[in-house]
Amino acid sequence: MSLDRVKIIDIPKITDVRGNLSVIENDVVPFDVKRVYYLYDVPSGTHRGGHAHKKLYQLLIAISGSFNVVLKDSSGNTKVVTLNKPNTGLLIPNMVWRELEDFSSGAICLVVASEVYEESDYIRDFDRFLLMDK
Ligand code: T46
Repeated sequence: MSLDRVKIIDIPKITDVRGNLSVIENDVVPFDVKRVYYLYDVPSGTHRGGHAHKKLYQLLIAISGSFNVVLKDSSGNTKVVTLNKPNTGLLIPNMVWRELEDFSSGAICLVVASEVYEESDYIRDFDRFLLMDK
């Protein structure tokens, strides 16, 4: 499916002299949130991801630091998005290949997901992804 379905989402920010606060509710993400997880202490030079999901939608946020997300569809399109702001999210729908790389020191990737964990939802082989997305 096309990468046009990938979206950058501004997460509302409540500014305050004491620091900022951002909230993710169901008007920010177009799905009911079933799971939240986060990647942290990622060693320099490491890649994460390298898969697509059959059903899962997710919102990725760089809560701290920065990293790049490489997105691919089955038509050969590629897009690279840098996430580096805690109030910017990247909405990745189902059937989009993603790889996460170039994590800065101390980067934290928060993931808000539409489904509980199910290994059967993963497509971890790129050739299989290309075939399944026809
Ligand atoms: C994604 C990127 C951004 C669980 O047991 N429960 C969970 O909820 C998750 C997410 C993972 N796991 C297990 C499965 C593996 O044995 O944790 C291990 C590492 O998972 P994985 O290799 O899929 O990690 P990443 O960083 O490559 O991918 C994760 C998410 O799995 C994925 O949905 O899009 O973060």
